Amino acid sequence: MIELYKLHWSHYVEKVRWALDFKQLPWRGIDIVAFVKKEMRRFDCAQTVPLIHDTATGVAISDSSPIIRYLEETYPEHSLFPADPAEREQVWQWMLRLDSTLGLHARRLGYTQVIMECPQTLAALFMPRVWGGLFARRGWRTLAPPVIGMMLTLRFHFHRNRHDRVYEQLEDLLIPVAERLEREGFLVGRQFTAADLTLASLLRPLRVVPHFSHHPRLRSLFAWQQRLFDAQGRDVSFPYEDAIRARRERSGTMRGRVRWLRADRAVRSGVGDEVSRQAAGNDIHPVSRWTVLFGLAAYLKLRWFSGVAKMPYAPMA
Ligand SMILES: N[C@@H](CCC(=O)N[C@@H](CS)C(=O)NCC(=O)O)C(=O)O
Repeated sequence: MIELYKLHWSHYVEKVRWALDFKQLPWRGIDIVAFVKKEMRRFDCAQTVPLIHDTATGVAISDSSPIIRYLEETYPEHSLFPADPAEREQVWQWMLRLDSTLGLHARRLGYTQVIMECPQTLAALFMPRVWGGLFARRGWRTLAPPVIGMMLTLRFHFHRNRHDRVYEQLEDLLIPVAERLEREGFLVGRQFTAADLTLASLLRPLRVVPHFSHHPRLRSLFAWQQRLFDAQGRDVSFPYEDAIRARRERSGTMRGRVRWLRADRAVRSGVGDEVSRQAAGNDIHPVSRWTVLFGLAAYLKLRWFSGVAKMPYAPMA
């Protein structure tokens, strides 16, 4: 039995959940409390989710790509890697590259979208069980979003999205990937691998970010993702997706026009010119009580003056 420590809406967690299902391994999920994580402290590995504990071997391991590699080596049936060693290495490099770029940037922009459009959802995501679910109840729900939003902003630097060129970096990554998939169908070789699974999972938060979900040059990429979801039964919607959709249907608008991006910006094609990686990078910043005041200002700026303007709501094609 594999125990999977998780935040159920995390796209890195979905990546491992999908791999476990694909490999038909028995597993059970254990939800953690995000800001405390005491459920995982007994394990001597990085304290991020996903984290798995294999009760058959005693191994505990975090970081989604090493987890999938461990599962592949320990349980080779229903393989997610090609037989050819050169292609295996290509799959591994894609996984690390996507973890270190798409996964981090999509997380930043997904949470940014939630903060801009329906910050109340943050309480239901992060504090459903804290103090008997108090912060998910009416009234208290209004107190929770600025507090959680401020912590998240400091942890992941949403207020620096423009400065860090997050939208531009994602366009530069995804447009060539979309073109490649239109030609080849898969990231590596002629079969579905852990690289495709990583791409489709980590793309998930961008389904609520109109700049990407409605991007004319990315339509084929989201259609490719949807086909995989349909074929492999992964299309259970995440709670933040439902909340944002409901909000947009009510208001008839969505925050989607990134004011500082020029429509005719030249895309820098980066496919295939990446250096080889040994491990995935992360962008989690420590939050101390001294930075909290700054966090409130950053949260309010993001909420009201993000530079992402309203536009009429249109569902994703
Ligand atoms: N590279 C890691 C990233 C995992 C990660 O950053 N997980 C986040 C949730 S999406 C986390 O555990 N955050 C805990 C925290 O911020 O303390 C992976 O692929 O698993």
